[in-house]
Amino acid sequence: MDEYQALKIERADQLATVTIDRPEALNALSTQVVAELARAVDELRSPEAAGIRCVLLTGSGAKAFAAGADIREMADMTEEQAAEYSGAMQDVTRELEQLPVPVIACVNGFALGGGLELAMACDFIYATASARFGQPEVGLGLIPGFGGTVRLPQLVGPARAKELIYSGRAIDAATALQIGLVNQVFDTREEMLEAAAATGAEIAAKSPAAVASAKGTIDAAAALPTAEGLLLEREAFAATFGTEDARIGTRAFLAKEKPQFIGK
Ligand code: CO8
Repeated sequence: MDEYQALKIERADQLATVTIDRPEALNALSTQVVAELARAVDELRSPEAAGIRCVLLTGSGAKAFAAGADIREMADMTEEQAAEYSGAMQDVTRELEQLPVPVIACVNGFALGGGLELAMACDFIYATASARFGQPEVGLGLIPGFGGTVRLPQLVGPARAKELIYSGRAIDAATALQIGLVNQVFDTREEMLEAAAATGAEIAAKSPAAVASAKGTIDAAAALPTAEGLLLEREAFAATFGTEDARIGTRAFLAKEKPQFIGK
C-alpha cells in the first residue's frame, strides 16, 4: 500500500486495519485525512488488496476515533469550499459502504460530528466504554454535512436522531448501545480491537462472494419499499447459485468438511 501521512494501514492475514493518525488534533478529519481515506478505500478495492476479507477502521491515541471535521480548516471556508469538502467526505462514506468487504468501526473515545458520520458509514460499530457519540454541529452554527442527517435517523430512528442533532448533546457508549447505534461495548481499546479481529476472522471464513452480496442487498434494500426489497433479495439469492462458492459451501456441508471459499 502507498505512503500515508495521516493514516496508518496494516494488514494481517485477511484483515486490514485503517487507523486515522492525527492524535494531536483528536484525529479531526482534515482535507488531507479525507483525501487519504479516499485513496485508502480505492486501494482496498485494488487487485493488491485481493484476499482482504474484512476492514477495521479506528483512531490512534486514547482519546478519539475522530472529533469531527477539522474546525480550524472550516473556520474560513466559503460556501463553495464547504460544498466541496462535504462532497469529498460524502464520497468517502459512499465508497466505504460500497466496498465488497465489511468494515467495522472501532470507536475509542470521541466520535463527534464527521467522526460519528464516518463510523455510521461502516457496516457496524464496536466501542470502548469511554466512547462518546454526538452531532455537535448546530453549536457551531452548522449542520451535519457528512451524512449525519441521513444515516443517524436510519440507525436510531428519526425522533432520537432529531433529539441528538438539535441538542448537539453527546451520549456515552452505554446509551449508544441501548439505542442501537453500536453493536458491542468493551472495557479497553485492546479488547475492542481483539473482538473486532475475531469477528473479522469469522467473516473471513465465510464465502466472500456471499458476504459481498448480503452487504449490497441489505444496503440497497434499506432504501426500498418492502416488496421491492424482497424482489431484490430474490434476484441476489438466485445469483449466488451461479457462484463457485455456493457449490463449495453446499458440497462441503454434505461431505462434513470445512469449506475453502474462493470468492467467486
Ligand atoms: N477540529 C480541529 N481540531 C480539533 C478538533 C476538530 N474537530 N477537535 C479537537 N481539536 C484539537 C483542539 O483544538 C486541540 O488542539 P490544541 O491542543 O492545538 O489546542 C486538540 O485537538 C485537543 O482538543 P481539546 O484540548 O479540545 O481536548 P478536550 O479533551 O478538552 O476536549 C472535545 C475534547 C470535547 C472533543 C473537544 O476537542 C471538542 O469539542 N472538539 C470539537 C468537536 C466538534 O465540535 N466536532 C464537530 C465538528 S463539525 C463537523 O464535524 C461537521 C461535519 C460536516 C462538515 C461539512 C463540510 C463543511
